Amino acid sequence: MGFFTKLKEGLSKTRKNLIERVDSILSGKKIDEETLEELEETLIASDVGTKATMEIMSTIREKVRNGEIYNTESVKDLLKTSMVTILGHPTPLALNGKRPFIILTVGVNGVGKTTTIGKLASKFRSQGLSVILAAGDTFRAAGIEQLEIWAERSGSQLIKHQKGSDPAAVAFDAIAAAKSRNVDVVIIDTAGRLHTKINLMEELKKGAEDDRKSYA
Ligand SMILES: Nc1nc2c(ncn2[C@@H]2O[C@H](COP(=O)(O)OP(=O)(O)O)[C@@H](O)[C@H]2O)c(=O)[nH]1
Ligand SMILES: [Mg+2]
Repeated sequence: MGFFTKLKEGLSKTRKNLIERVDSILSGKKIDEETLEELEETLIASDVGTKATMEIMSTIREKVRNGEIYNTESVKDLLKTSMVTILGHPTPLALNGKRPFIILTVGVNGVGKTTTIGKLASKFRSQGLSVILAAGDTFRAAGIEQLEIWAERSGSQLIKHQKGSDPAAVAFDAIAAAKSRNVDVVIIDTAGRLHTKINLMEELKKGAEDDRKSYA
């Protein structure tokens, strides 16, 4: 199965949920503030994203106010075209001759860091950029293997150490490799952590400082 087929399959549950929920909210209802609020909640709950949801909802609300939209079918049509517009024009990464562009991921466990890295890597690759993924989640079981799969799927290079090793050293090596191989983008995966755990945040700081040193 190709990368996008897999991604599409993985997201089909989200898509199905979204369509079903939107249908059930809009069916047989009149377009009032209560319905629009329900729609807004559904979009956010279905991973459409806060920014995109705000954009979509403000377009819908404006057209409702102007009287351009008066039934649920036209809300659905507008929803569809707004989403296509937002998703259809991704802004390419502007490197301006500076490489590597470095992304360090931070977040609690299970928030979607590694999956997002896979999506970003694939997007950058489709823009013709070369990508190194740094397997900085050396803590969780299969953390490294998970990133390895995303590297393969997206056609990115992978820098990894052994499980339990120092994540800052992985970041350092990835950036050094990117510089010597003239790679455009480095994305560093990290083990999930709470921002209130001082020692774990210090560990990230060390990674970031190592990044800076490797630039010297
Ligand atoms: N519905 C949905 N699930 C996601 C999304 N991103 C990640 N996931 C799922 O959430 C779980 C944890 O994701 P992962 O990337 O491993 O999180 P990490 O611990 O932050 O690296 C996995 O089962 C993913 O398939 C997303 O955007 N939408
Ligand atoms: Mg992860």
